[in-house]
Amino acid sequence: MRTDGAPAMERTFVMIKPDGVAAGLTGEIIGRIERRGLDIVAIRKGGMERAVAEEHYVEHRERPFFGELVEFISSDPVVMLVVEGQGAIVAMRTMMGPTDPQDAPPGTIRGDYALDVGQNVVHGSDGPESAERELALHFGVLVAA
Ligand SMILES: Nc1nc2c(ncn2[C@@H]2O[C@H](COP(=O)(O)OP(=O)(O)O)[C@@H](O)[C@H]2O)c(=O)[nH]1
Ligand SMILES: [Mg+2]
Repeated sequence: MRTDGAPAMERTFVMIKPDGVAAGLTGEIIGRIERRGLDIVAIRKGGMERAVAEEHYVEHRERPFFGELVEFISSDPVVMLVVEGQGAIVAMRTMMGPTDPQDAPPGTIRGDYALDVGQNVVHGSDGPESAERELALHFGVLVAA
């Protein structure tokens, strides 16, 4: 939420999950990010190792769906992005829509392309600390600043 002035320039970590890549949504999602005016600073496609997926989702390690989540994310290729712009973290979260696609309005990525909370097409960092942590984990410390 904006409380004062223009949002700061920032970087966020975005991932097109295996279901999004498999559905051929990579270009569509990247197009939405670009058309919003955000800058794609780095991009990498590949499989995510299980240990990296466990670290990525470490905050959820006690949740009942953790095993299923890690298994899914490391099952097939993902596309990882460093996205930069004014207020980029909130801008991406708003574009993605709520975690459960059943609650996501049309016009959001999840509201347009997903139905199942376990396969919701896209990930985006939920705040400055998680953005820094996730960027460092997936792209190294140089892009995290
Ligand atoms: N199977 C299952 N997956 C879930 C559930 N809740 C969250 N997830 C998955 O775990 C991911 C991480 O959860 P969270 O950080 O709360 O949501 P996000 O930040 O909106 O992606 C979500 O994107 C979902 O894919 C659930 O109740 N069941
Ligand atoms: Mg999250």
